[in-house]
Amino acid sequence: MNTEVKAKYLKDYKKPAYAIESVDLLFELFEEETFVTNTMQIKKTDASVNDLTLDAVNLELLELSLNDLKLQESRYIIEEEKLTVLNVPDAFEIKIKNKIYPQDNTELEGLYKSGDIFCTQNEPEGFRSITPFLDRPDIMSLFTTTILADKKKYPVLLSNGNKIKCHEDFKERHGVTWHDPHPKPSYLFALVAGNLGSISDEFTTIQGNKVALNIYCDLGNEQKCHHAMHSLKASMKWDEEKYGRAYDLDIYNIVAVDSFNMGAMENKGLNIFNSAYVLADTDTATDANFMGIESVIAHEYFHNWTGNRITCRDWFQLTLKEGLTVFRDQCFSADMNSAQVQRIEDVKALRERQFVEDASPTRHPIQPESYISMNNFYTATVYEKGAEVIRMVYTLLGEKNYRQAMDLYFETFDGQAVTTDDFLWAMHECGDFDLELFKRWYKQSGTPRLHVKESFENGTYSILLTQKIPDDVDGKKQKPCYYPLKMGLLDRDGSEILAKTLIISKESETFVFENLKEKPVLSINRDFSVPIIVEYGEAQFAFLMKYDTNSFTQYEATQNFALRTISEIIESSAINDDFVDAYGHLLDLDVDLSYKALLLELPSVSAVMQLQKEIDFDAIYDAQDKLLLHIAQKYKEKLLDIYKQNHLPASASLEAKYIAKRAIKNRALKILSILKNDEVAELAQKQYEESLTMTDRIVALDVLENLHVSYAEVALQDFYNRYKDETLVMNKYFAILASSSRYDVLERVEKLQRDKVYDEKVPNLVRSLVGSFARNHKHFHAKDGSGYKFLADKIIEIDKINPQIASGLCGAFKVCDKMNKHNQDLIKKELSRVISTQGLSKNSFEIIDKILK
Ligand code: 0A1
Ligand code: ZN
Repeated sequence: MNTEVKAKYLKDYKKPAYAIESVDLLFELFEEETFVTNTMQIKKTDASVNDLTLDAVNLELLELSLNDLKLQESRYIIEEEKLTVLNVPDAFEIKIKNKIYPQDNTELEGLYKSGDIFCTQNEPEGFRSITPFLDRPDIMSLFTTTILADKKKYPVLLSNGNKIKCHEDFKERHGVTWHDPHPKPSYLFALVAGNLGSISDEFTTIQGNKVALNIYCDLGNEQKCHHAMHSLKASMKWDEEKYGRAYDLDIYNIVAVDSFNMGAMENKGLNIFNSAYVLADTDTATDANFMGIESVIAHEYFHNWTGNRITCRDWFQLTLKEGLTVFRDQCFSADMNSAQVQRIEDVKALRERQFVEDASPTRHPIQPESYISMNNFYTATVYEKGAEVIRMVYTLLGEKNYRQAMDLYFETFDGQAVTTDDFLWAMHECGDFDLELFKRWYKQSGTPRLHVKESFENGTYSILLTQKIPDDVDGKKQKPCYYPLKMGLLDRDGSEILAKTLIISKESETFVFENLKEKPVLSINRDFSVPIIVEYGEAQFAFLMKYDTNSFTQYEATQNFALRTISEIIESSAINDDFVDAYGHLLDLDVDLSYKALLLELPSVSAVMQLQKEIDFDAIYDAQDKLLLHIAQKYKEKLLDIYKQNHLPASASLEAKYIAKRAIKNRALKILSILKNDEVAELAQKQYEESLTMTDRIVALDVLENLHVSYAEVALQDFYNRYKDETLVMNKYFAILASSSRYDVLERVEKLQRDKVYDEKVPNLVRSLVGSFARNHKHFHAKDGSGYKFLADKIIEIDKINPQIASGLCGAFKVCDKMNKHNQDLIKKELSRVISTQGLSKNSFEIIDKILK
């Protein structure tokens, strides 16, 4: 390690000793370099300090003056990542000019170039690589930004807030000045310069203010921005209706760029997006992509109030804005689409990613206590588990009180940088729950379990609920949790006897239900009201699959029954006929087809793996295939019927009804593909050729890839030729090949890296090819260690280009301590090699160090 590895701790938080009241920035953009001139009005807020220490990374200082006087070198010190100005007065102006090289910035933090577009990413700590600053979220300042650049190459010049001036007085260059009237932390600063296409629209707020809406993209992609625009307007309306929050500037700009480390960024008035979350048409984007765009557009918009107007005091509070904003975008998507499908999809995603993280050496509370690289904490835990915690608050308060509490939160803390305790204070003011016990959700890691023991005697039914709380990552004991547990009781005919929300507050507690004629059937953790694992040995899965009135627990029963069946196959090879029969009933259910498509999906490898003490991927794949084959053979005709009924008439419509038809028929096709026969191969081939949507085409391609080598070759070639100029579609192509079950995957992945479409500097492409391979358990965990060696080599290589993407790839090794000894040794050997690489980033170091400990 070259970089000094130092952790930061929440307990060390200190209030800043200065306020930066205003910042005036001048950017002079050139092809080789950029000059930044930063003029700040600063005031001491702690009279006892003398020196001002600003954050500054790779500082190339050109000028430094204080109150218009150039500072001698003896008046300041430049150390690694800091600029200290000695003996400053109580109030002063400081002016700093420095030089940066956005063209060479492959880390994609600070100011960088995505193709020909200048853009920024400053959360969490990118601003300090642009110009020296107190780069922490509790420093909120007024920003004025002037951008000067070549007129032809960069006709569009954007920053936060409102455009206040155009500078046209030079020949080949021009400029624009922007002013943001809302004080904000530096992480929300943004700048864009490029030759961009755009679409525009308008929104009138509930107060009657007109807001100009613009979405910018590469020239030629304008027609793919309409769904994003539609989603933006829907989000603006929803936030007014549901939270009483209106937009607060005259203009809202969104820019889509191809090289972006994450999904998108909520910079005030100027969101910058990974183009994957903006661009879509039915020929290039799947139904899931359309939904993803709707939710990310909403997420970034909702941040305007939960994140921007009220921001985080420090980065340990990240879940304050992220958990809350994810909860808000989940509710929005539920309102726009099918609420039951949305809830299941959200829980599925949580369990696939967050539960795995929470059982790994990188587990952490939603409010971590320390970090080495903050970039490593944009995790499923902080985001998705964080959203579940807010959802529990919502359940505890009820809709009306929650709204009141949110109003109070906005009224009290608008314009401030606050903590999760401040948020919980507002919630507690309007609700009745045990605040201190509830706070444990913020401080403890790991997925809690709840053991259920039933008994029935003389008309009295009782459940003894016992919490099992995992130790923290250092082996320390943690305490029982406090939460709302939604449940219901059904009688033997399947009618509901009662539905209730229990408050769980103790380690062990019995709940009693009297005057019952017979032992009822328990439906527990309805709507997934708490993010835990329920251990419920005697559950009547088949019964609940048939009768549960709660769509989530009906789905859950199906999943749990399937999981139990797969576990039994792993143990004894025998297939439980009761499950197969119950599955057969699902095929006949007359329910929403999107929901039905979810019901028919068997648990993922990740879901099965979470049940194993020592993970055995081969055994999981074999058992899954065996069960699926049995189902496909037994219900072949029904599945074919479902396919045919929903396949035609062909339509590319994005109406819910057609999305649902595509979902169910593609589910049927995927199940049937396990039969590996010509009939199914021909169906898939035909679907590929005739498809009107990317949804249908990509499923058919995936099925062919795993089913029929020669049909696949033709389709893959066709797909490549058709879409080789569409990077977003090529991501799908790489992902299919890297996730394939074919034996020669690694060889093909290695070859694809040399394809002219592939570019290791573009995060989306790395995630699609290398990331998908790392999730292809069958090949990644190959006994000869070839998968591990490949990924370790890639991490070393990519770490030099983009540490954030490299450390993301390290996550694939998180399951290390649950693997067999042979694989563990192979992983440790590779990770030891990576961690001892000269100059490894602190990002990758932090993750690998935790895995190796
Ligand atoms: N705040 C953004 C996510 C984001 C975080 C970090 C980034 O770069 C290090 C980029 C984006 C969101 O929640 O959407
Ligand atoms: Zn966010």
